[in-house]
Amino acid sequence: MTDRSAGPVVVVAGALYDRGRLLAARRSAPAELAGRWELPGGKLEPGESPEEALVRELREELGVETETIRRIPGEWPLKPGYVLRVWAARLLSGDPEPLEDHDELRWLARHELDSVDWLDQDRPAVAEAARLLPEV
Ligand code: 523
Repeated sequence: MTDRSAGPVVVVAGALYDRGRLLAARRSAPAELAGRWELPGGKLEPGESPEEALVRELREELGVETETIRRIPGEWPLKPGYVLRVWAARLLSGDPEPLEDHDELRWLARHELDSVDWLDQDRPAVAEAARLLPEV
């Protein structure tokens, strides 16, 4: 059984910005989430800060180097015992590729954010993240 004495399991996700667009990633697993779009990320490993976890996850999943900028305000419930927290991040090097956990990536401008079927729990995070995108 999961030990929740230290609080919820934190899942960190990245609002990854580049040239006025935000990266959306389509999940390929598990079956109940496959085909839905998310801000990429994953669970913290023991001893990691959220920022370290996010940089690691984006490296593993997308093959890119990134740096975190700041936390996006808010916290969103996932399955029981899990919460989603989001950091704004910028691309330092590499071109994201769906190496792990995703089968498609798209860079979305502000007016394109509704063009993908976001996971329900990611929608409020994406709405917050959109505030950092240019108006046009
Ligand atoms: N979410 C979610 N939105 C979102 C992420 C990154 C994750 O709803 N933007 C959910 C999906 C899973 C849980 O959070 O139920 C863990 O995310 P996952 O599977 O991406 O985390 P990993 O990669 O750390 O998981 P393992 O493959 O199990 O190590």
